[in-house]
Amino acid sequence: SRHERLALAHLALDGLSLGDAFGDTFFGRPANPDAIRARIDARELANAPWPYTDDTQMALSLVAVLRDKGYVDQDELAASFAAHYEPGRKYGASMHGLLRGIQQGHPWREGATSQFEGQGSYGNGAAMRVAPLGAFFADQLDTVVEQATLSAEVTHAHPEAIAGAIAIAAATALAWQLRQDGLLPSRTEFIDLILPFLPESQVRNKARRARDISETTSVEAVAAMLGSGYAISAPDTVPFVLWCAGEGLGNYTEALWLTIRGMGDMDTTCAMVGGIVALSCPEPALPTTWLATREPLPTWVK
Ligand code: R7I
Repeated sequence: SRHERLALAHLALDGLSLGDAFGDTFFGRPANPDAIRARIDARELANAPWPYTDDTQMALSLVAVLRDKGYVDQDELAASFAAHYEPGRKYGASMHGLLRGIQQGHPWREGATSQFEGQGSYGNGAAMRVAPLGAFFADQLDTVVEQATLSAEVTHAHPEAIAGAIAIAAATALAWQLRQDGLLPSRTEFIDLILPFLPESQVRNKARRARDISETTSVEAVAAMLGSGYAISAPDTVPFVLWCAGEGLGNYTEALWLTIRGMGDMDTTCAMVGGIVALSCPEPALPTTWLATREPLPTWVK
């Protein structure tokens, strides 16, 4: 039912926003990477509150549109992104102009297709917000692919960004399906299930590499091989995320502690992993103490 679908979308939203907020607390605190690594080794959590960023802000709009329409109405989604644009949420560089343009009445499709001199953005921003959509349509993977594509196009017209969004949405849906079946696959098996849904792309080629990395490889080495989002692009972020999610299925906090070791675009890698893995965990999926530390979500998504 619509009610059950929405509950799953909210579980993914909580997993995503908590990962986002958790990851963001490591940025620049302290300033040098070795000191950040020491904090991670000691599992030192930041004091409350943990503010969420654009990853969550845009995911809120996606959930609101799915709640109201039951599918991705692109005009509604664009309008919601623009209505809830908060410049201080650390958006990707090209999003400010795009969202301000929509606010001023410019058509979203023109804005999205003209980003980066007409290439469209291949930033990781379409993938970062999409886990709740994968959860909402979790029992229908063909619909996940179609709706993830529609959700990406509103801001990210480049095929790599779309492939990244499909990958994260499909991973979320599969995480839920596998848990329903009582299965906890290996990372290799998990990524192997995602690959058939991905269009030919760098994202898919690197996801295949992520599937095949040998068992003994450290997360730091995997981050160096695949990229952990320093470029803020879909191909530099999504394959690493699939590896982390596959390794962390069934245990939310361990999945995030693993992901954060990759450094890179930490709020966004943790948002994506958190959204996927939340759907794979036995209830309660998320640590209540961490949830109480995250900045509360606004009431307009309820
Ligand atoms: O993808 P996007 O929404 O950014 C999301 C990321 C997340 O980490 C957020 O937390 C936030 O920090 O940013 O925003 P975009 O500006 O569309 O894309 C992000 C970046 O990808 C851009 O700033 C560019 O560096 C890069 N990029 C491109 N570079 C060259 N040519 C994306 N598309 C292109 C391109 O076509």
